[in-house]
Formats: sequence, C-alpha cells, structure tokens
Amino acid sequence: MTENKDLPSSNVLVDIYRKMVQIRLNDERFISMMKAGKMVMPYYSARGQEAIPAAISVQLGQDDYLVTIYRGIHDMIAKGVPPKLIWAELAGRSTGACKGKGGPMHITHPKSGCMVTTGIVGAGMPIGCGLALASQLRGEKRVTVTNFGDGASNIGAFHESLNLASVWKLPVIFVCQNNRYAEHTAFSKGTSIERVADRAKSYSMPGVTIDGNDPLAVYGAAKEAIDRARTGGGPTLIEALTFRFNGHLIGDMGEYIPKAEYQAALAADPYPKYRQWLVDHAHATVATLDALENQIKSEVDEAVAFAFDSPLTDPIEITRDVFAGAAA
Ligand SMILES: Cc1ncc(C[n+]2csc(CCOP(=O)(O)OP(=O)(O)O)c2C)c(N)n1
Ligand SMILES: [Mg+2]
Repeated sequence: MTENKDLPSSNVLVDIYRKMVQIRLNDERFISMMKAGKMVMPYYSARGQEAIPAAISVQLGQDDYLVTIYRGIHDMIAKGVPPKLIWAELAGRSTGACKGKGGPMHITHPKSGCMVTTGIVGAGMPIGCGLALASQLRGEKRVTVTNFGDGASNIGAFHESLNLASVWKLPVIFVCQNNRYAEHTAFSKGTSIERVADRAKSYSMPGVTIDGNDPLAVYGAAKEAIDRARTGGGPTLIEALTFRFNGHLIGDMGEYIPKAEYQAALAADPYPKYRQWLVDHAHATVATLDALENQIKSEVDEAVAFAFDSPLTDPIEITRDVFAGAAA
C-alpha cells in the first residue's frame, strides 16, 4: 500500500472499502444468477479492478461526469448509480436505469453523473471531451472521468481525444484500466509501447502509471488529476495496472492466460490486502468491516428483489426515447 501525503481520513478510507465491497458482492451475485439460469446477458466482470473506481469516486461529486465502457458496472456503482436500478436494467425491467432498454452494456444515469456507457471500444473518450467542453463553456467546476481499457489506447479516438483535450485544456481525466488483455490478446502483443501513460507526452499532458490494485496509489494520482482539472490545469492520463479475474466475459475460460500469470494476478487481489491494511493501521476494526459487509449483502438482496418484483419492460417501449417523434 502506498502511503503518501494525500492519505485521506479514516472515514474516506473506509468509504473506499465500502465501494469495493459493493462492487464485489454485486458482481458475485450477477455471476451466480447467470450460472443459475436466472439472467441471460453478456456480462463483462470487472472483479479485480474495483480499487480503481472506488478510490477515484470518493473524490467526485454527483455533478461530476462519468463515461465508461461495457466493463463498467464497477465504475457506475462507485459513482453512485443505485444498484437496484442496475439490477433492474440487467433483468430487462421497466424500473431499470434505462427502463430495461440499455441492458448491461449501455447504462446511463445522469442523476449520478453516469452519462455514457459504450460498447464501441474507444468511443467514450471523444464524448468525455464533449462533456468536459460543455462544463468549461458554462464555467462549471465539474470534472469528467472517462474510463477505458488498454486495448482502447490503440484506437484513433484515444489519440484524437488526448490531443483535443490538451489543446483546449479540458477538465477531463483519462483513466486507462490496464487489465493486460484486450479480449484474448495480451497487452504486449497489441501495443507498441510498454506504458500507455508514456503516450501522454505526445500530447503535452501529465501521464502517470500506478498500481491500480492499490487504493492509496489510485487515490493520490486521482487527487492530483482532479485538482488539476478543477482549477483549469487541463487533462491528465492515468494508467492503472490491474487484472480482470473473470476473463473477457462470463464463459471465457481464460485458456490463453498463462497459469502462473493468472495465479500471481489473483494473489494481488486488491480486496483482502486493503481490508488487512485498514485493520492493521487502525482505520477500522474487523467487527466494523464485517458489519459493513453484512449490510451490503442485505442491500444486494434488496436490489435483486426489487428487480425481479418489477414488471418486464413492455415491448412498446422499444422505440420510445429512442427516435425523435416516436409514439409517446
Ligand atoms: C471499435 C471496436 N473494435 C472492436 C470491438 C470488439 N471488442 C470488444 S471488447 C474488445 C477488447 C477491448 O479491450 P480493452 O480496451 O483492453 O478493454 P477491456 O475489455 O480489457 O476492459 C474488443 C476488441 C469493439 N467492441 N469495438
Ligand atoms: Mg484490457
């Protein structure tokens, strides 16, 4: 764990943990519901990556914008999208965040600042620039955090977005969640450079590579980037090194990942390490963390019940809110 001058209060440190547990427990339940045949969907688990959004989002307000990708439910939960709305969305219910029409890959919830989730690799970054430009033009203090994967850093839109954000000094933070694989292609086989963060130099912006499994390292890097964006200093590229424990999507057995690499990655699970650190450094007791986990388990139960007690989305909704002038 990287302790630095930016170490926040115990309350904030426990809040980061709370978000990590929320992400993990919801993720585990999605997977168990899929395995039980109760939900059918393409699900891109971010188990293993939870420290990144947890340590960033504790520093964001509801008004700050989030752009994320298909592997982004961890980002949404951390940003404050109510899990019951996510559950209902995944279950295709009319009470879902997008009335059951977005599914797992296209959730938006503007009330929590979750503006866009895209399944098109790299497509979120130009939209993040647009949101940041809007805030800048309106003289608002909000920042935009736009998340993407290591594979997306090889897409043209990544380079165009970094360039534009730098030229216009946009209040945007580019967060590359480098989980070492793009679908089944290892990072080194598809990327010309060792560190994605080094690409920031080409666009005259600060770029930093951090251990994305270390909530304190993420907190420190995000703090600097958020402060910079809020005070007119422009964009930052953060590359957070991590791993996705459950393959590209549920059903991927991960045969292409060397066993030793997989075992080492599992051993670096951010969650037990951080829990132990909180206890060892007297930020929380085991009893407090146990109680917190039990409370979140109940919240997940409530979210599941809410989703499955809600009506399925009426097929008439298919064109509503989609095409201008469609039947009301
Ligand atoms: C423009 C585009 N090209 C290809 C795909 C197919 N595709 C879906 S996910 C993915 C891998 C992206 O990897 P990365 O950016 O590292 O994100 P991760 O899934 O690892 O979080 C690809 C190639 C796509 N959805 N969009
Ligand atoms: Mg990846």
